[in-house]
Amino acid sequence: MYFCKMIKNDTIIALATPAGVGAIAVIRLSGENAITIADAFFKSIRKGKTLKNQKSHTIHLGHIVDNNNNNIVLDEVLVSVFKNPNSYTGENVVEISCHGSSFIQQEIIQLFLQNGCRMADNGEFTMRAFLNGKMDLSQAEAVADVIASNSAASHQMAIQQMRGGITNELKELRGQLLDFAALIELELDFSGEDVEFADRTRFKELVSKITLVLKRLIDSFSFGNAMKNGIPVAIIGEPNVGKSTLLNALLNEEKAIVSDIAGTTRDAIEDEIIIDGVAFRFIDTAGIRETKDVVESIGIKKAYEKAENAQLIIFLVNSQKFREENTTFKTEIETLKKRFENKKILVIANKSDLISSDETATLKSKIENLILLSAKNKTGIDTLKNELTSLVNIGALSNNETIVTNSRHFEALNNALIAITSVQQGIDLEISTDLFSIDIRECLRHLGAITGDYDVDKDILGHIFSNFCIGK
Ligand SMILES: Nc1nc2c(ncn2[C@@H]2O[C@H](COP(=O)(O)OP(=O)(O)OP(=O)(O)O)[C@@H](O)[C@H]2O)c(=O)[nH]1
Ligand SMILES: [Mg+2]
Repeated sequence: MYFCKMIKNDTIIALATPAGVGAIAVIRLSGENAITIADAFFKSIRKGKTLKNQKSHTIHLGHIVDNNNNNIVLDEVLVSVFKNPNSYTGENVVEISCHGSSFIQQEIIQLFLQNGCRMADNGEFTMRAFLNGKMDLSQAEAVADVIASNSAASHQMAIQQMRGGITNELKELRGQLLDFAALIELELDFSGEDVEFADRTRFKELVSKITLVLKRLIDSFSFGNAMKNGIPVAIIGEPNVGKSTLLNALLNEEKAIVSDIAGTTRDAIEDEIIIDGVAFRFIDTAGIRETKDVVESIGIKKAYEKAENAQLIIFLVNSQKFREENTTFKTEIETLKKRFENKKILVIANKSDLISSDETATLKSKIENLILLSAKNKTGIDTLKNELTSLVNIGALSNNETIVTNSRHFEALNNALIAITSVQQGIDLEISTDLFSIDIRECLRHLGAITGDYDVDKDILGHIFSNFCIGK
């Protein structure tokens, strides 16, 4: 493979567990000489036993002894041996489980660094796994997502991708397109002779199938991305309705300043919480009103921007407002709905503690689906949370569908769609084969970039793995 040039078969080492003190720490070595290097400093409790002569996937008790320095025993350890190619990286791998003191970890790592190992770069273990064909590029990228996942939903999506979700969707279609590409190229070789090797009906079917799959995957991205980064929910409304109080109640933390002065919040304040396994990112904004204050108007402009970029909008109002004639309020909701046409808007009446039970009943009968709560007393917050989770369609997740969460994949899918659309147009217009064969190759190239089956730029590869932590 193209990347093989990039593989250095030196032996790398890194701490696989978090830095700092713990009960146990794991130090990992990978490379052709990993086992030999470990053997030089590992003394088994069984005399004469060497790691080199042990089976793959076995664990051994012994000591790490610095034989360059008066045979000092650095620690009692358990060493796991994985032999090439049956390891995470596909190379010889040794994992040393030592006691979790920072001092011991550093002493052992230093010992190996001075004796044939090199410190691993970020993500180098996973990069080697990819380069050695243990996983494709999309799966390797998912490893970082699995480690970073902080909610059940983002975890499920990452695991799905690590197990080859997007690869499985695309591999067969790409293979079939590749076959057609070959046949069409063959036709070009016989261009003077009016032959047709590629069955046009089957080809058309394949092109529309690819278009369909690409569109579905592309559509899944906005959902996937929101699930991965937290679904943005903007809290907007007039000053003093209790937006900051609501944010604090949801987060269970005094994050935003609350006061009875209208116009307290100037800048947008946000934080994330997980509700039923789904991450939501709540954004408290400046109260919307006419103002001459320059800073406040900037805040208000920002509030609209935040609402624009959010997936859900909470429009918060003061329950007492309904005592007044409510036609203005209804127009406000209508205006808001027009302004944010494609967004889900939740209308919520706060300060329910300040109105009577009769008023509450009237209010509920007047306005459909109105949620009443008291942010200050933290009543009705659970109803709001339930409403939020029910608004998020997690059907795709429970059906185990492939959801695209990676922006590199999203871009490649979009480019592949542009190319396959050109192929489709070429077929419809019955243009000559040599013209659309370029688009077929273009589509193959973009599909291949996702899994790394095609030359992925060395810089892109470096970028992907630099986002990993060292040791993975
Ligand atoms: N009685 C009652 N008071 C509340 C409730 N929620 C908020 N308040 C009070 O209303 C006032 C305004 O609350 P904030 O949370 O600062 O309102 P805001 O919408 O963020 O206001 P701005 O930042 O100025 O736009 C404070 O005095 C809160 O204590 C509630 O549910 N019941
Ligand atoms: Mg506020």
